[in-house]
Amino acid sequence: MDPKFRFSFFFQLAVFSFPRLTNEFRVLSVKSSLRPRAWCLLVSGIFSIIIPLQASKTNIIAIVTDDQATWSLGAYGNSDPMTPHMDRLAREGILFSRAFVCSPVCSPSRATYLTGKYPTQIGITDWIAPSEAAAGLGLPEHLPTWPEVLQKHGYSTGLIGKWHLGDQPPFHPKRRGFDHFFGFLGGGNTPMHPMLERQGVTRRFEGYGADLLTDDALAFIEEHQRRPFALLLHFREPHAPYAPVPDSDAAVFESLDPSLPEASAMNTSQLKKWTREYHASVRSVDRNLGRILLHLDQLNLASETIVLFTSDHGYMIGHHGLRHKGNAHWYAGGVRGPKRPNMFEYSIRVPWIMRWPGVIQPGKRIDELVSQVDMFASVLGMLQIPMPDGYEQEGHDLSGLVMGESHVARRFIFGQYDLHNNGLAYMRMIRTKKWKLVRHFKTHFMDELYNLEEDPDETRNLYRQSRFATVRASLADLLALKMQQVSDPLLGDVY
Ligand SMILES: [Ca+2]
Repeated sequence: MDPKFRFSFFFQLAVFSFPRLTNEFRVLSVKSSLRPRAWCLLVSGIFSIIIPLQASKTNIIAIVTDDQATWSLGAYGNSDPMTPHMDRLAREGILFSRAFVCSPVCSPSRATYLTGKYPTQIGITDWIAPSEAAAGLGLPEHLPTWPEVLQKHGYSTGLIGKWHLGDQPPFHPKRRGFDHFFGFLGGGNTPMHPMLERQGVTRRFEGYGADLLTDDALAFIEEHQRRPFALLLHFREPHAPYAPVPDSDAAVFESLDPSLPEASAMNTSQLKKWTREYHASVRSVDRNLGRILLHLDQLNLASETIVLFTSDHGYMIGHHGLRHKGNAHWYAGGVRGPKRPNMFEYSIRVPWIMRWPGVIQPGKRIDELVSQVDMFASVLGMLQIPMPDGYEQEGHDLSGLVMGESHVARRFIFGQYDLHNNGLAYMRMIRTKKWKLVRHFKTHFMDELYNLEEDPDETRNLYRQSRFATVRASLADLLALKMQQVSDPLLGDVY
């Protein structure tokens, strides 16, 4: 089929089938007559008459870690980590087994998470470098964040921890939907004795960063316990450098001989050291998550508080012979090599766990594809808060899926990544349950196609094999369609 005709055919088919969503989603129905959401709607409807500004009394605590891969949690099947509280959250709530970010580095992923827009729509396509921040790059003021929407509906909102979405005054968290901010505006910080901003003044604080942030989170929860609150707690852990951490977090891994990915020519003892330190850093977050959960129990807030746990993207220590994320480096013979821009599963797949007592069935596991572009619509959906008038976000409300109701399931994940810090790459991705296509624009011979059912570790690139030409072409059509939908600047690129 002629490529232009094929694109036109698929585009028209999609438009006629689903006027708004194209074939990105499919409807799945649930027959149960007693649906928790129905009760929620009834109860919140009554309350909304009594207390107009507080459509729901449900609080939300959304925790985002930095660079945390799914292989660093016991709940995702690795026995090396020590994550009893993350695992507890999964036992008492939902674990999403196929949760993805839209971009495999910090700022574009976080911007998508907060706005429900894709990176090129936001104008943030790589982590924001200090020179870019100084030049005025940040989360555009015309895009609402979901905490800002909650704030307008009577929520007390707080951001504690990392921002990395602009450090000029218009982008400050307190002007982007947060009543309270304690943290840092840039991308990095030291694990111990960090520089943190409190009440507009940035200074060095004595102590371990994750502990300091959690101290503030506990105080915020206590202070706002009598009204709905939304607390976003953004840890810097387990971002590099992984160490130092408090002795108690490191000691439990001193004798661990960690399991490693298959990676030839890598320095095994170095990999093991990094992996032990990474697990220790994750453990420091887990310990603090335990403090939050205990605090909710002590204040009798657990039953009316959604606790969401996720990360801004995944991470590799030796996987594929690489270290770090979408902008990973090769490591061979203990030497750091050139970058390998990637959208491997290890970089784009994240932990996503959510607890909501009385609404979410405990111990539930969801294998459907979910994307962090869905977070904006999903938080509003769960809290029964309407979408801001005229705001066209790209995500899908997952509240039906979360509550076990009829819902619209996502058929693919769309990703974008334009690496431009210390390298150059223009990557676009379509990932279905079975296939992943990664197109590298403005270059030749870099494109990738993986069969994730037969090759989950993405070791065999099938892109140039003629027997996969048909599937490659249909995925390329889907990618072109999605790029068209979001007015992707790379659309029409001849390469
Ligand atoms: Ca990150």
